[in-house]
Amino acid sequence: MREFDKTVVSCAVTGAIHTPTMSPHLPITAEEIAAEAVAAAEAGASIVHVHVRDEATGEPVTDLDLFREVAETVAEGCDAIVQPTTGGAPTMPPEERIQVVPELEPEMASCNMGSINFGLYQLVEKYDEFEYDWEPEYLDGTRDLIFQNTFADLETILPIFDEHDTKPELEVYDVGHLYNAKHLVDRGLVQTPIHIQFVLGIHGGIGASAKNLNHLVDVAEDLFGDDFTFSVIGAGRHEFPLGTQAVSMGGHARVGLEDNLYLERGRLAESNAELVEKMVRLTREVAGREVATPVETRELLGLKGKSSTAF
Ligand code: KMH
Ligand code: ZN
Repeated sequence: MREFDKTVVSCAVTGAIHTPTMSPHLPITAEEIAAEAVAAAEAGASIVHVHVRDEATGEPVTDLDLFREVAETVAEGCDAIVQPTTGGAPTMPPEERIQVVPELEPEMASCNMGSINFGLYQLVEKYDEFEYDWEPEYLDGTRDLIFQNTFADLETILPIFDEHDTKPELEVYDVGHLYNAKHLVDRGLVQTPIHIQFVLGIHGGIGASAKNLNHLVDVAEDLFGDDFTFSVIGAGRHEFPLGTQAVSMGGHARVGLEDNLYLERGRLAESNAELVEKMVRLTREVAGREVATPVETRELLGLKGKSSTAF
């Protein structure tokens, strides 16, 4: 039986799914990303998941100076766990995406559990025009693109996590990814207890439904017993229903403009903090659970602690 510890609310503040035209509230510069992350932490997020973007155009990039600037500014402004992406954008090669781990030696970073189609091309037709040429090109390019995370890639990057005592958050987009994770645990490439981030609703991964989330958790229990914690991302309008289901099941939830731009139907979220506030409210009012502080989250997930990071 899963212990109903406090709930970890993560906030993914900018990502690589949405583009500047889609919301004027999407943070772009390192300063904006860090400010959004600190405000999200003040609203109750104990983990802030970060990507960086070209400061002039908003295009997703892997610039380590920008990552460092974000990480340092967030660390000065709050105690939240800074979790950089190693997923970057589906267009970026894995060897480029992993570089942030040796650079920042973070407590935690995302780690994607398999190669998938990652279709964003369907978003193009929702907008009459785009602010930057790269936006429709980037989105449409995903029609013929694989988000690459092969077994060989994972064999290369997982020892880098270990070397820097960075806990991988395992991004699981489909049921098969749980079997990949089990294989990697059995080979000693991932240490238990693992922390899984279930991602539902990406075009190329498992669909966003309550039934699918139940199934993912069932399979994880079959494979890992009690040796895992889990959080859930429901893409787009599924963010709050699936987040609420997750916390009602003893799991954790991620919100943020990376995965969802709307506070409610037809109303853009004006900040990441607004999305966090709503998830905190749902956690308390629907699931009857309290939200974990960064210190409690470190304890719950067995992280090395802020003082051991390189920023
Ligand atoms: N954008 C999410 C669906 C990563 O950054 O490594 C998944 C994600 C992956 O955040
Ligand atoms: Zn991400």
